[in-house]
Amino acid sequence: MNAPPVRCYIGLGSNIGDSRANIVEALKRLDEMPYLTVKAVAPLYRTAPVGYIDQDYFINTVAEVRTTLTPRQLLDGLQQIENDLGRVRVIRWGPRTVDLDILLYGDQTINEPDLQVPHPRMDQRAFVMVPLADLNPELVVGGEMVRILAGLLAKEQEICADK
Ligand code: A4P
Ligand code: MG
Repeated sequence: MNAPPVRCYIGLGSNIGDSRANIVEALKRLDEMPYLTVKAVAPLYRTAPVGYIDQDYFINTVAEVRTTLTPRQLLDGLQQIENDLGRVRVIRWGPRTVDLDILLYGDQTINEPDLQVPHPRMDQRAFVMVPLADLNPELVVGGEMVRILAGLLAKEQEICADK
């Protein structure tokens, strides 16, 4: 018997090439993945780089999906999309054009060397919390409601609606 679909949130980001087009293409490919349905997509945001700051602004968003894939199968599928889009647009050794992260996989906690869920540091990042709050403001991450975190982080980190 098949397991029931799990609600997951996927973070998308791009800051190379036509970032908006990269995100739209990644979302299309996400929805085309077998055993996965995209249920909702937050608006696109333009965000200042966090962490390594000597790089371009990002376009970020979050998608809510339902899937019967295991976390590892999901990760493989996301990395396939990253590779496919990177291969099309980026010259040798260039960074990837699109980053797809598993933010949440149901209420599971996973701590493996190459897969941590919830995604580490997601609750410290406006570029994740603001679009996530658009989709599910009452969701609790790390003991706090997403809309509260989003409100606080948006005051510290530059983020605006993409036009
Ligand atoms: N990995 C572990 N857990 C996960 C997960 N939950 N989802 C592993 C996806 N991958 C996960 O990722 C490196 C490895 O993380 C993968 O091989 C996988 O096994 P990567 O995508 O190759 O590299 P990355 O994206 O640079 O790493 P990471 O940890 O996803 O980076 P961050 O922390 O997400 O930072 N600023 C703005 N404004 N917007 C951004 O989108 N993104 C980053 C990337 C930094 N600053 C940014 C943004
Ligand atoms: Mg990543």
